[in-house]
Amino acid sequence: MTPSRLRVIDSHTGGEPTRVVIEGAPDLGPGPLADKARRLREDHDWLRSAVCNEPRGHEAMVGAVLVEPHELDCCCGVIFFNNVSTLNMCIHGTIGLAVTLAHLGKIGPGQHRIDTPVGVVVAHLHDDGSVTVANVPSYRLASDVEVEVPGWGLVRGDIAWGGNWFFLIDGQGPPVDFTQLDALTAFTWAVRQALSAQGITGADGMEIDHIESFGPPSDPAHSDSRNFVLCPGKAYDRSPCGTGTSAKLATLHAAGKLQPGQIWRQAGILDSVFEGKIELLPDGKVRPLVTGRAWVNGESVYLIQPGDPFRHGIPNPL
Ligand code: PYC
Repeated sequence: MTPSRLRVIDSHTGGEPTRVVIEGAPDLGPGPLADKARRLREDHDWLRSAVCNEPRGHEAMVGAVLVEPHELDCCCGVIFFNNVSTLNMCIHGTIGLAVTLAHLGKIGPGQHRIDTPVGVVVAHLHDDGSVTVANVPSYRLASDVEVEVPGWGLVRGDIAWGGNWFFLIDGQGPPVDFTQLDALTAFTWAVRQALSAQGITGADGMEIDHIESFGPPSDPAHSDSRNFVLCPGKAYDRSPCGTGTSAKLATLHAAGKLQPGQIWRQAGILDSVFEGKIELLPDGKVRPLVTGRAWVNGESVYLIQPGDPFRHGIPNPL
């Protein structure tokens, strides 16, 4: 029987991969992007698993499917997904998408509006290849929230929205250092489970599915802070996490530590850096502007063979 085919372009943004499906994805139907994301989860989850999970993918892989925008002034719509589900928003992925579309000759330098399940974002592709993403409105929901974490004691953090829900922890737990990946993963996973067990959520009961731990920068000349971000499927973000950087900008502003236009350089666990700043919005939220670089590093055609037991990926046990 003839295999079906998926065509993908790979890139990485500060070390974090993005795999954009450019041919072969199922039709996700009409309507707002949140509806299309729901249909992807409910009716076509095989696409996510085939692209992100082994044997084609790995735990850190973030996939993206291009769809018709619902907001008509957008150049495209995109739904991001990972090893366990769809993502609300993804900035490293949007930077990867912009360089992928430029690689395909579909966009050039300038501003490009992109529809997502949580609102329209604007990707500005600069002449030097860097990309600035104007994110969805972001804000700190609560500060100094205490959670009792089994094995780790009382942990205090802020809850903020940056396109995903984050719990932001500063100066607690293992040192934020590349040699501490196992300990950082154990700590942040325990925090995430404790938040869920104790009913601590984002607005409207939304799950806090990203945990972000901050420590001092390796070199203050290079960045202002270094983070470790645990993503929903228990993989750590290799980049500084753009939605996590947005959540950080919102909390810094709420604490009176970041003024509009002031630059914040957020390093990730690999010391790659996103540069961020904020604009004030009339409702008191902020619009984060996050700049980073991505590199296209692969073009592939995947075959989905009818007899292959793992044609749709190895299911994630989480
Ligand atoms: O850059 O926003 C981001 C992101 C979210 C999950 C992984 N990366």
